Amino acid sequence: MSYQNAKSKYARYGIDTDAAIEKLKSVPVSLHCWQGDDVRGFDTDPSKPLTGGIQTTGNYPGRAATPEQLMADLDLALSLIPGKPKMNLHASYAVFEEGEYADRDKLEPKHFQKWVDFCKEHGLGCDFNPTFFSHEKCDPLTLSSANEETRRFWIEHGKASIRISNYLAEQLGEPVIMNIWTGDGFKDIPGDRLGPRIRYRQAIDEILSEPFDFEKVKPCVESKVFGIGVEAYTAGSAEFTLSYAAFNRDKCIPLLDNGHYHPTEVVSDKIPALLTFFHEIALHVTRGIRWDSDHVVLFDDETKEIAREIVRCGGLDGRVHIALDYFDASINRIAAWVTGYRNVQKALLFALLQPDAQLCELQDKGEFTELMVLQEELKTLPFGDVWDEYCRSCSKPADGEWFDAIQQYEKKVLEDRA
Ligand code: RNT
Ligand code: ZN
Repeated sequence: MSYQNAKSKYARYGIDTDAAIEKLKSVPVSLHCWQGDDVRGFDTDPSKPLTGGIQTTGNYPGRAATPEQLMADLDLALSLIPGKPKMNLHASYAVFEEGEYADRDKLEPKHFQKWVDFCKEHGLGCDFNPTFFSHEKCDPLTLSSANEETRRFWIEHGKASIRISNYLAEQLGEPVIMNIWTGDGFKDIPGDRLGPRIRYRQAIDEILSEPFDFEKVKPCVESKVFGIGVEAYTAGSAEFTLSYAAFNRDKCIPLLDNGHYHPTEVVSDKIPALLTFFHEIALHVTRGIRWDSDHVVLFDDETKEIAREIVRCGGLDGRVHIALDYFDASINRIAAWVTGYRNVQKALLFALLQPDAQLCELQDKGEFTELMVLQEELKTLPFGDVWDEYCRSCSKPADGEWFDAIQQYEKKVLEDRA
């Protein structure tokens, strides 16, 4: 009933709510496995600190410590999110057989077989990330290190990651976004800013010399302005990664993480700037408070604006690859996944319910007063009713219907974890 009412209110603005709902169901959005265990992975000692300039804070009980626990937590999260989720794995989440171990340069597709099975069971595609942090071979640099042996190790890790991504794409029948991010950088004023970048560039060239089909495996380069302990300089700055992607358009795309810029810069505005030149771009959606703090994504203004730019630039038809990337260890981690994922879905649905052609026409005609008035009115249309209808049509709980399941799971399962 309330949906029919909402539908006719939107129709007055020429907006088709049914079409928006149908469209969103087909848009892949990646769910990052690393929110479930505070970015620890399974291949290193969890008591060692996270490195690479990223940090989780908090010690909420119930962190997944094994592949089985992480997958069980993901089962619950996936049952509570509408849309077309895709998994997003880091190489550090390799699952070894009893007594088996392979260092990162020796990882093989078989070490991700359990994840392939998990994805098949849930009908998911999968994205992949080589893990250039939290490892003894970070000196602390990786691909940009001046030490030849260190660099070789990490190049081999990158190549292994391409082979694994290839396998995931073949097995799951969906393209794999393979993101290259390193925390390489310096705490204080460097003596040489160029050398590390030249080495980083050559190292990525070598990684991408591993054969792959760009239709199936899509390597990305992610930039970052600074990290904890690398405040003065990052090798993979915005200019570096954008230039790399621009000069290697046939095999690499730029990835923008909205926590990785100066706080007054907005990724929403960078999306159309890049789509003017790049056929495809990739995003990490996160929420930074004062710095790249990786808080859970909210249904807030900038998330909505990012979604609006994705939608109106035609990004939903394969031009913009959307992934979540945040990690909060101070709250229930499954609720963190579900809240952030549902909020990205909300933002995309909200964006699909805008009369973009009309807004564009008003701007082109210079009717800025009407443009403002209309945009303000659109904010109070009965969006919540369309959202609930979307959840129902995905056979997933509407708002107000999912948190209980997480609370019960916390009592039954998470509280028993050491
Ligand atoms: C770090 C980057 C990077 C990581 C993940 C774990 O600041 O955003 O994408 O968060 O790869
Ligand atoms: Zn990121």
